[in-house]
Amino acid sequence: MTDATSPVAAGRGTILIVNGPNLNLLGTREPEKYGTSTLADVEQLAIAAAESHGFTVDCVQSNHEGDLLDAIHAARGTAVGIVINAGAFTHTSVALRDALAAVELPSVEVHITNVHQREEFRHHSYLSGVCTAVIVGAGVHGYRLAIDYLAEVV
Ligand code: CA2
Repeated sequence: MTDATSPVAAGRGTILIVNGPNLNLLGTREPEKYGTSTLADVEQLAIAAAESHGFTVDCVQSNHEGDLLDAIHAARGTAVGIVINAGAFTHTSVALRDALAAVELPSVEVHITNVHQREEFRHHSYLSGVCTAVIVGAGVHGYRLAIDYLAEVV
């Protein structure tokens, strides 16, 4: 039960959920690797987890690096934290790293798969060094874990 003065009722702000290239294909291909949840399922999971802690969410998915940069920049002033699965840009993008560093928000890097059990080129992330926390290999539950974590630190 909440009342008008409880944190849940007051609203704790917005968490930006960023999904990068090809994650729009979740649930439609390679279920043995990425599971059967669709991107819409992941976003619903994120909304429910965030609401349980009194947050709202903004969900962004794009296959274009510039769109992801714009979303991260816009989070400054509109969001209290970021959850990001940058997909393959994780392993290539200094620009996303610089954007995450610039906005100075608590941020959690999420990967559905355990990238450390996969090809060598997936072992390095340009983002990990500027993110507050990293969650890999927990499947889509990683998004919920990331939101639970942000709820502790925001
Ligand atoms: O494990 C993750 O979450 C990844 O970020 C997924 C990326 C991959 O490049 C990273 O190394 C690890 C790939 C996303 C592709 O998503 C698909 C989902 C379903 C079907 C095909 C691709």
